[in-house]
Amino acid sequence: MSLRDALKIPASQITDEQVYRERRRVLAALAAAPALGLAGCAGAEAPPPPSKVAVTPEQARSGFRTAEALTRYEDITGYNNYYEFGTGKADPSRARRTLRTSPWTIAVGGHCAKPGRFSPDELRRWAVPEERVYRLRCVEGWSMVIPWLGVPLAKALERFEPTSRAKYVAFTTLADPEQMPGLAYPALDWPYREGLRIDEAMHPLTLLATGLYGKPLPQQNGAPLRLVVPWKYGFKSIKSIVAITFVERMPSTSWNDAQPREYGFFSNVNPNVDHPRWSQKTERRIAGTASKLFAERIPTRPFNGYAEQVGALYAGMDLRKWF
Ligand SMILES: Nc1nc2c(c(=O)[nH]1)N[C@H]1C(S)=C(S)[C@@H](COP(=O)(O)O)O[C@H]1N2
Ligand SMILES: [Mo]
Repeated sequence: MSLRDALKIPASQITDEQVYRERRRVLAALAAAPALGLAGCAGAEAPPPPSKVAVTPEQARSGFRTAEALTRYEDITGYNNYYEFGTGKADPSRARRTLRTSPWTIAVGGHCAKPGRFSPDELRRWAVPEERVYRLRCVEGWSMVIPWLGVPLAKALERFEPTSRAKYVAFTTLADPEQMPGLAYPALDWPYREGLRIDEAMHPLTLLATGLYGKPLPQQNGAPLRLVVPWKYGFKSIKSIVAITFVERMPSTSWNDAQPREYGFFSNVNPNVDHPRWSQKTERRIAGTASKLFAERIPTRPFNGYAEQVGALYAGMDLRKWF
């Protein structure tokens, strides 16, 4: 590439690509040294159990809508991470049409009295989707403000009657190479998997999103149903979910499997715990008319600004250890 071409690339994009390359480089190194893979420092010790602290409705509601400037629809739907459609930010919006979002069912099983399945239509009959305006903070250092439509995840999970053995909830994304061109590349260990502790899953802020900006969810944002956990790094908010399983042990998750030292199971947004290769103290807020290139840097807040709503879930936990 000539210097002239190089200069045309916004610095912001170079950063993303470097982050991506670094993620790949470390993945390759880990694959070559399998013994390292499980050697996460937290792995040896039992993780802290779910909290029993109940969040009051007023406390929860105060986190439902931020008054901050909304990110534009075109940015929310044009600048995405959805590796099943490619690792470039514009890949998902270009490739999305191949994802068939109807008919769709989510299978629910594991430690629950009534295993079964549900469709997006059934979910909408159980509860009317409500609007939630949440911040979304990606671990890469950019953030958006997104007006989601969705149903509290708890409203769906309760129907299946989880038992006392359900300490965690595991989520799986569709993995169909015919619909998802990115599956041809081993960017991650497919299918994409994520997990929450049961108290996190049942928290009133945790949403099963059905739409955004009052419209159905576009494929690139995780149609027809995706998780939104606003106090955690964006990769916890798993897209296009096909399975939900109640489990007793902390489930394995895609990014944690790939690089356990860099992406913890909890991954609560935390400006005081840097990613091993970059600072998490600030973020580039893509909002209003600001494109990624010109977005201002603002301080990152503990739990992404939701400490009042979720801080009690982690009382007594060493957040450096359980990052
Ligand atoms: N299945 C799946 N879910 C995913 C991802 C992915 O690659 N595959 N990327 C995650 C990451 S890193 C982020 S930041 C958010 C981005 O959500 P958005 O594109 O709707 O802003 O989705 C998360 N959910
Ligand atoms: Mo992310």
